[in-house]
Amino acid sequence: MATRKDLTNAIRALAMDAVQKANSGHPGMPMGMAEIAEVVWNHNLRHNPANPKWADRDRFVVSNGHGSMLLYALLHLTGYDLPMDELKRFRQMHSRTPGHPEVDITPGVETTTGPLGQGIANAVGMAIAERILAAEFNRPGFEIVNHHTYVFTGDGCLMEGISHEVCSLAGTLGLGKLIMFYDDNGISIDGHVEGWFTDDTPKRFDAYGWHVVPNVDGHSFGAIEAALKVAKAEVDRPSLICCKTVIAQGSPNKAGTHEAHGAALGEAEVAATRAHIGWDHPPFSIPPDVYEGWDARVKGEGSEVLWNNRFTEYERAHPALASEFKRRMKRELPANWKDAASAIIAKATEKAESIATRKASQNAIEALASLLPELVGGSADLAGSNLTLWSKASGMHRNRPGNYIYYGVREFGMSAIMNGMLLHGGVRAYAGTFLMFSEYARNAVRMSALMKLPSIFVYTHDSIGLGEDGPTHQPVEQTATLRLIPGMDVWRPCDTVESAVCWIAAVERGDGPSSLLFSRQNLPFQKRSPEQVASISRGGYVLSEPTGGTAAAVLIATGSEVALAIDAQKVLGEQGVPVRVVSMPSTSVFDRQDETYKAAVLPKGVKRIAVEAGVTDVWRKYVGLEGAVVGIDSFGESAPAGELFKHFGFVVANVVNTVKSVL
Ligand SMILES: Cc1ncc(C[n+]2csc(CCOP(=O)(O)OP(=O)(O)O)c2C)c(N)n1
Ligand SMILES: [Mg+2]
Repeated sequence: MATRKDLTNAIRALAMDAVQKANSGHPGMPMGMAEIAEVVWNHNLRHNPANPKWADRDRFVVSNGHGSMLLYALLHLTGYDLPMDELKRFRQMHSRTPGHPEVDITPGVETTTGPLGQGIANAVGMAIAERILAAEFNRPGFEIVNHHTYVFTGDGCLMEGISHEVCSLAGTLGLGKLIMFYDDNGISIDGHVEGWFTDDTPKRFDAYGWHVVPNVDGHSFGAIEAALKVAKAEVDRPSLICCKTVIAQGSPNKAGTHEAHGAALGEAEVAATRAHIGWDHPPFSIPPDVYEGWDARVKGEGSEVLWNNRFTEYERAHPALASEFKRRMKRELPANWKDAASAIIAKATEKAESIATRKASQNAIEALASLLPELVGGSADLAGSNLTLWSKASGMHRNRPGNYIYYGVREFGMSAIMNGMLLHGGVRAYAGTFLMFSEYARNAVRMSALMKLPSIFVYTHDSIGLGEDGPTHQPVEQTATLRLIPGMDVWRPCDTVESAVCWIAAVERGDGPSSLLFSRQNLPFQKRSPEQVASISRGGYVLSEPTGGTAAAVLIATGSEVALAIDAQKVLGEQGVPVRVVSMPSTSVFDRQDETYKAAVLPKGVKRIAVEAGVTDVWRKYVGLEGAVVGIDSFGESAPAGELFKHFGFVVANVVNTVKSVL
């Protein structure tokens, strides 16, 4: 029978051999965290390798994602569908073992990590989702949702600012089922961390309100086990287990050095390590008793069968709840969705209100949230400005689950937490901040797109139209940069109807995030035919045809500039220049339409002029060099909105002259 030392040796060998073969990767962390991993995976983690999607599995996140080989070794050894050949192809094209863990590529990988700190945030999101679902679905005698979220972290994650944002919030919310292991090895890429990281980490987490187990020997099975036992017993606070470890433990010459962080050990050192740890098997060869010692398939199936049986009884006792739970975990929309969504659009059309689109967004939330109990809202301390609250929103607190999260001023943390909630499943997440501060959240927004998560980012105060707060708050390039993220749908609606349509599109999207950009200021309602209403969801459509002849030019506008384009169209018409107005709330959605449709909206050979209160570059793609853009290629100014629009040329006369200048 394999000893625990054999089991951890297998991890050390797989990690150093795979990195050696790829001549690229990070052997140090897997070798340093092998004992911790053995305690968690072999004795605590509730999971079923045959069904990585089992709803009530424990979640496991490697926030120090450079240690991906640790996770791949664990998945392989415990019986996931990750054959040895994949480990041999570590970091190679189209392997299931990419450089950093990527969700949906490797079975059992819960989230994509690598950008340090965000894995912790994802784990916080998972723990939040668990709490919300447990409160909603568990009934006496039926613990349908009851699992832990484990997260591994290193010095890098804890140095990153986002770890402060989310661990502070996790402490406030008292997420007792979140358990984090700190790989305290005193090393990061540049060497020993004393020169740049001397926080008293236990005190720091104590101050957040976490339960901290300090000074654990991270290579002692007994010490790790004891710490984890106390952590699991603590249900009111998240736990941090601080493990003193040695990076690349087992390597006689590179252990404890930063050389082992992110480079192959080298053939000679790999051989020396084999001898040192007592592992005489060839690379990628694991003896049967070691496989046996790791195999989690029988136990995993047993755990899931128990849960399935419990769920069957639950289904009998609470049929409606059970079917709702299944719908939610499958991320399906409710049966009445289509009709209800059409009714929301019809109502906005009928009411014909001229209000700020942020208000229109709130109206949409009000209507949608009553249809979708899975919606979990929030804002980064701007609820009253983003208008993200609705009548039945209830804040999550330490002892109350709720359906709305007061994220505090933590835009990056908020966005990465949303990713974690969506990865957990059973909830849908939307949250707001000012469009300007999407920049603070940037990498989590990108990760949302990379992971194809349907996050809904509500970004209000979408242009210079926010007025007196000035250039620090006035987005100029943010709309454009969000559009550049592959897979991101950016919507900048012009009125209540477009706002409702973009919200519905964001909810219906299954394969990526949406950024919904809303105005602070009131925008006039636009009249449309039913056909025009139906074509909003195509991203761009003809809002107004000229009277008096076929269009000599096409004005393309978004959001607050659509009304300006309509006014300019009228004046141009009076001057004998017929122009068409195209409203283009979402360029990426428009780009996905068929060529016939696109050519019908933007006919070839007709000059185009775009109008948007932001940088001009993106619009060149639509207007070409022969067209023109009315935009802003400088920072804003502090002044009332009306004056700003005049100052930057968003007035009828300038649009009219610009159109004429290209004809
Ligand atoms: C946000 C971010 N910045 C920088 C990096 C590059 N990077 C990868 S690992 C690392 C150092 C991590 O140190 P630690 O977590 O202590 O890892 P260890 O060397 O102990 O394995 C850095 C700077 C990254 N992956 N993500
Ligand atoms: Mg370290």
